[in-house]
Amino acid sequence: SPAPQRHLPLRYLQISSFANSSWMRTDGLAWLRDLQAYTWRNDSDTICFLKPWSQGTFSDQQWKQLQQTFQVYRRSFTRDIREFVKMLHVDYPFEIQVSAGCEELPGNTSESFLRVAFQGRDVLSFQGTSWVSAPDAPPWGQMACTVLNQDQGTRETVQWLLHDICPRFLRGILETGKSELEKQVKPEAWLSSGPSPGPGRLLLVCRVSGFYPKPVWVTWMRGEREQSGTQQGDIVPNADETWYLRVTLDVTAGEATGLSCRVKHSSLGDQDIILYWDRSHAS
Ligand code: PBS
Repeated sequence: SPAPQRHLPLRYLQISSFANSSWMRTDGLAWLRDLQAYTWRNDSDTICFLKPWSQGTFSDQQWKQLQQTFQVYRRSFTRDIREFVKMLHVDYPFEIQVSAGCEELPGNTSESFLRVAFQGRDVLSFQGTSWVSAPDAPPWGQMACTVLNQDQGTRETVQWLLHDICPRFLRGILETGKSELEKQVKPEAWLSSGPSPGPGRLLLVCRVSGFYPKPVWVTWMRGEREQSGTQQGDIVPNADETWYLRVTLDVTAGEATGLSCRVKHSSLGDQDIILYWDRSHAS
């Protein structure tokens, strides 16, 4: 049966596009595991809550302060990058991505991270108390870190956000968002045939959709025997905060009868979904 999910990270993702010396935009979003709970669009002064539990257990006052810290950060970030462009002779256009967050670990501990990517590649990260350039960063990565590390105030704020605020805030939203994180939505499953893999061959397709949470187990079986040729696709998101998976098996036309697709998911309890292949599925 599917492995349960232990990881409950809180993740902030930022995309900043710098087109030229006058046009840029920054958009931010944040997720609790696979649920998007915040959005912060370029044209909005404030961080927008997407869930009733987004504020966690922080008071209005605490949230207001935190938001102010982020507002100062966003303005300063843009100004700093423009400065870096001049100093490091970087060319427009480019994209910067920032990802940061934290996760609870067993034993009342937590782990935090902050990484910055330039044109999709890691350039620097925050480690312990300072900025460190990535192993295969361009030469100016080191230079950027040296400059950033001179700002003691920012280093302290980043440590505070990563190691104090993030884990505390996460603990709160795990409480307020508990019922949504624990929601169970049953999958639907159906069979069809895919494009023929060759003469006299059939591609049996089993589609499973609408399930939550993500862990699922789907395989083609003959009786109780799992078919080793089963090909799993990626588990991909639907638009409604549920997941979708496609699982195929390439067989000769004669082998198809007697095969079934079996689905195990936490929402189904012991009642696995079993769908049998028959000629009506071949079209
Ligand atoms: C084209 C080259 C690209 C290079 C990539 C560089 C990536 C840099 C990432 C840097 C992120 C921090 C940017 C802002 C920071 O430098 C600084 O200007 C401001 N600091 C803060 O806002 C602190 C919070 C940072 C949170 C990061 C979360 C993702 C403003 O700093 C000034 O004010 C603060 C107080 O508000 C302090 O007094 C600080 O000493 C002062 O410099």
